[in-house]
Amino acid sequence: MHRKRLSYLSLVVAALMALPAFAVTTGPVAEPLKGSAPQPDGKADVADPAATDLTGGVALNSDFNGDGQHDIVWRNYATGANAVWLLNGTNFSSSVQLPAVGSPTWFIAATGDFNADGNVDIVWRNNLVQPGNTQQGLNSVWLMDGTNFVSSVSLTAVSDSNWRIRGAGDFNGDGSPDIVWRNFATGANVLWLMNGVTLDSTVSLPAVGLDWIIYGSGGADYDNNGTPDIVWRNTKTGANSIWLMDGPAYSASASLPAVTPNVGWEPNAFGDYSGDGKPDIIWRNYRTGVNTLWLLDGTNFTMSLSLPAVGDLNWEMEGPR
Ligand SMILES: [Ca+2]
Ligand SMILES: [Ca+2]
Ligand SMILES: [Ca+2]
Ligand SMILES: [Ca+2]
Repeated sequence: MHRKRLSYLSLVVAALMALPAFAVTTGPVAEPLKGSAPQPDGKADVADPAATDLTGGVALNSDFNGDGQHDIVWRNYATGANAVWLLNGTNFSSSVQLPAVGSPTWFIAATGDFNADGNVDIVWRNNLVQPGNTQQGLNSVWLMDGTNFVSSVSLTAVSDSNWRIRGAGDFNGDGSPDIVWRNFATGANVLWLMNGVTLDSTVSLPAVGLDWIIYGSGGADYDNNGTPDIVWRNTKTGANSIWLMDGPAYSASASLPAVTPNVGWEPNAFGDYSGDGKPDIIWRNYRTGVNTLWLLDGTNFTMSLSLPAVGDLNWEMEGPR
């Protein structure tokens, strides 16, 4: 799966680094609460993502309420509402609303503690090319205090909308989450090594064909080597894979069970929900609203558990990733 395209990758990275870091003072503005937070609707979990092909150190980067338990970030792209599900291990506990962001041009792109205050922050990217969108290309971090918005800090802008932020994790171990980028036009992949909210340097990763999508990292360290890893899904074949990273460099890939393609399943949240020190993966089905937690033992699938369904498909599960 790792088709290296080094011939143009360096050009792509050079182009990315050369993009104007124009002074940015605007980000997604925190608005009053809007709509209602996603509530469990009791829909039966009738369609776990089935494991169809078995051949095929965890950072708590999403604990918004500081109880040591990973939570889940949601955004409703129809209403602009945002919310966090507080979990108790693998069980839904309660839903807390975050400030709304009315413009659907802003996407929640990653989670992590970017100012090292112990609170999980939220990375936004404005990625939608459409007439009148003067914020296209901007990137921003919401600094949080628990589930309370504190302030918005701009990151370096990237105007090419083919570049998408797909997750964050501290790959070089300096305490700052780094940002995972994938180019959906060229297949190039890049890490931004961050110093807090400041871009320090970029590292190119191997390019990968466009059937594969990075769904997240989230600081989840599947092989327990101290470096977060990167989860991929092939949208054509249903294959799933983890890039095991060695610092900010690709080391090896490990297969996860495949999940039937084209029936709605996406892996959307990455964290240790079972509390065994090993990261798990939450899947959301964007046709049925069902949410399912895969418990993993390293890179081996152990079992799946139902989470409450959210029938309103406008609610997208955005992290931790
Ligand atoms: Ca929590
Ligand atoms: Ca923080
Ligand atoms: Ca780092
Ligand atoms: Ca690892």
